[in-house]
Amino acid sequence: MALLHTRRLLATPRLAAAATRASSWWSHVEMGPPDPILGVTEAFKRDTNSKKMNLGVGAYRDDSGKPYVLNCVRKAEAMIASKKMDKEYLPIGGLADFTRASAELALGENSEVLKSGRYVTVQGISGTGSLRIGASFLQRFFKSSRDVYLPKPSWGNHTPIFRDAGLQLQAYRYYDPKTCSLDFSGAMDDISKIPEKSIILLHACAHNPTGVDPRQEQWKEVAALVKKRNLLVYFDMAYQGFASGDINRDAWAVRHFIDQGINVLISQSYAKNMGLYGERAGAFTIICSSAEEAKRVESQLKILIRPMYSNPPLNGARIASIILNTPDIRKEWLVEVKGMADRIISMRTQLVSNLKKEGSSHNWQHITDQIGMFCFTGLKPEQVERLIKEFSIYMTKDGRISVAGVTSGNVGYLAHAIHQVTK
Ligand code: KET
Repeated sequence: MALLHTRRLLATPRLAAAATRASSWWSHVEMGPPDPILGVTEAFKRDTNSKKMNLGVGAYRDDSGKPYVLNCVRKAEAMIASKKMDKEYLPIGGLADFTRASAELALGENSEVLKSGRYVTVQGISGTGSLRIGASFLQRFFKSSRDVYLPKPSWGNHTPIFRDAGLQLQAYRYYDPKTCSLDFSGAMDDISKIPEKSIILLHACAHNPTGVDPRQEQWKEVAALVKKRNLLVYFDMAYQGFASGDINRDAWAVRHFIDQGINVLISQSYAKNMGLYGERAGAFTIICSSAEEAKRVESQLKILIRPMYSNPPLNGARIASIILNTPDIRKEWLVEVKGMADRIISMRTQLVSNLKKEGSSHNWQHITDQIGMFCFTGLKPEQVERLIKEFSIYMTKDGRISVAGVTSGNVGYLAHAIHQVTK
């Protein structure tokens, strides 16, 4: 009897385990693909080749290939440490000094919008989180359309951000692979056919992945057209300062649209221009038609944010706020942003001259024509595959390289490898 009892005791858990296996809650969950951009970093990390290069993710490196922490950031951190600041929750909409300074950075200090108060800015979890707040707000309150029109191509994460928020994605022509430049007439043609009161996403500057922006004259035409079509404009501004090295010049399009009476939405990120990648500091702004409307919109943004993450992270916003609001640190930041932009520009020139030295007969002018962090090389997927397999040079499948990952030490190797796969 006792023996039988013991046996039953032993058998039961094993049976139970088997039963659990058979009826697992997650047996239907399929293996998903790695992320098209962040997955490249994972593959890079596994590679043991000492010459390996990660030109996938857009993260700035100094000329020795090391992640770069700006001096102004170190100074702000020292101020935070010396003041022994508390770690209380932020309000739902974030740090007020930070959101105010972010709006000013985007709109310009003399902006009529700032003076009249007809806007609301909330802190977001960097650019991505800010875009997602905007997408969720549109899903809840933009009643005239579900359709968001993205440039073709666009940053890979735009589609899932808007789709997961419950919106539908459409596209307008933007880039001409034949000329490696802007397909302006194609874009204008497609935008003119977008149904009225739809949503259009525009990259404020340093278009990702193409590195191709409209010129100011072309932006004027786009602004006139979206106004005529009565489209809701959503600017993704993840690279202010990174395109030209000048924060005001890079905000030109956003400010021009607002001057034309277009009440845009703006997502900002401090990942790139302050190098605050992992701090997740960003902001989301809605320009409204009155200060009273802005108050109502703000109340709903808070209702949207509270159940998602309650309130945003403190540290990155504090750092950015000190930089933006302390005149001498801000000055230093502007010099450092320009330094990063200039190093990227000089790497473009060096890459082209090294390709010529290798004997490449292709026209690589687009490498120096394009701006911002990325170069859309025009390399085909098979060529990208070879660069990864034979040279341990990692990039996204679409042939985009993060020029910020190129240094004077490895630009020769990169040019050699590109020549090998394109000759
Ligand atoms: N918008 C654009 C256009 C963009 O390129 C990025 C990041 C973001 C927003 C969001 O950045 P955040 O770190 O959330 O502030 N792009 C680079 C990194 C990434 O894919 O996450 C990239 O394209 O490599």
